[in-house]
Formats: sequence, C-alpha cells, structure tokens
Amino acid sequence: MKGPKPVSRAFIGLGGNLGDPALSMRQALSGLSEAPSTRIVKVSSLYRTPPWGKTDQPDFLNAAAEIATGLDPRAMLGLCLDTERRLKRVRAERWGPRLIDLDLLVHGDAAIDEPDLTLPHPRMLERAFVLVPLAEIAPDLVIAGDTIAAHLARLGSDGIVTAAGPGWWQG
Ligand code: A4P
Ligand code: MG
Repeated sequence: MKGPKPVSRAFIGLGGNLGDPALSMRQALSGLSEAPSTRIVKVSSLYRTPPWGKTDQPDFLNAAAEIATGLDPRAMLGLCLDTERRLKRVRAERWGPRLIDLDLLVHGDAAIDEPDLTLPHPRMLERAFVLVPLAEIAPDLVIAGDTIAAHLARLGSDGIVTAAGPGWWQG
C-alpha cells in the first residue's frame, strides 16, 4: 500500500550581494515553494552582514528558511541548484560577489559526506551570517551536539544588523 511521503524538516540559507538580493531571494523562495511536496514553513528576518571569507566585496543580505519537504536530500539540493541557476542567468558576474546563493544547511537528520553533498553544511557553524538568521527561526535545532543558539553565542554576531522584519519576502 502506498502511504504519504515522509516529510522532512529542512533548512536553507539564502544570501546575495549583487543586484537586488532581496528580490532574488523572494524569487528563490517562490521557486522553492512551487516544487512538488514542498512548503515554506518559516522565513527569518533579512539581515545585512559583512562579507565573510573574501572581504573586499559589498555587504551581503542573508536569511534562513525552514522548508517541509517530501524530497530527499539529493532532490532538495538539486532544487536549490536549479533555482540558483535560473536566477543567476539574469547576470553573470566575476568570482566572489553573487546574485543569489542557496545552501542546503540541514535536511532532517541526514548525515552525508560526499563530494557534491555534505550535510549538515560543513561551514555553517563558522558563519554568523548563517547562524544569526537560523537562530531566529530554529534556536533549539541541535547540530553537532549543541543548539544553534549555543553555537551562535560562542561565535558572536559582530556587524550583523536587521535589514527587514520577518514579513519581507511576502507580497
Ligand atoms: N555542496 C555540497 N554540500 C552542499 C550543501 N549542503 N549545500 C556542493 C549546498 N551545496 C553543497 O556550492 C558549490 C557546490 O557545493 C554545489 O554545487 C554543491 O554540489 P557553492 O555554494 O557555489 O560554493 P561552495 O564551494 O559551497 O562554497 P561555500 O563555502 O558554500 O561558500 P560560498 O557559498 O561560495 O560563499 N559573506 C556573507 N556575509 N554572506 C554570504 O552569504 N557568501 C559567500 C559565498 C561568501 N561570503 C559571504 C556569503
Ligand atoms: Mg554556498
């Protein structure tokens, strides 16, 4: 007998620092929500964040979203990459700055370590631009033995400010 698909709780990090990142992120969320058996549960506020890694580039806007999905981790990554590609086609730019970046941070309790898919996202715990929005929507989510709130408390959130409240992506 064919039962309903199991639904996983996934989290996605969104970011961009070129063009109109808030618009690209809105379009990305609407793209994700149109995928089969996939629904946006919650979206964080929009944050303005200093560039991490390569620092001589414009500030980023970042957010995090909780997704309920019947897609498995690979299909969910494929959906993120397809959505990125569709939106990036608008304008190609040099390395570093980007119109839109969608990282699959967490997918249920999936632990995967493969060249093209690592879960939880291997660099998420070092990045305040990921943890600040994620802590807003899922402070009690446990990754690597500790809650997101605790990881963030250790890392700190220097230079990160709220750019728009939680309703920014609707309408
Ligand atoms: N990949 C493997 N696992 C995953 C996963 N869990 N989620 C593979 C997403 N992708 C995953 O991704 C390249 C490939 O990684 C994918 O094709 C997929 O098969 P990518 O995002 O283009 O680049 P990356 O090598 O994953 O780099 P990384 O570490 O994610 O860094 P990014 O995305 O290049 O960082 N500063 C601020 N303040 N805010 C930002 O948003 N973003 C970047 C870009 C740098 N500095 C930033 C920000
Ligand atoms: Mg990335």
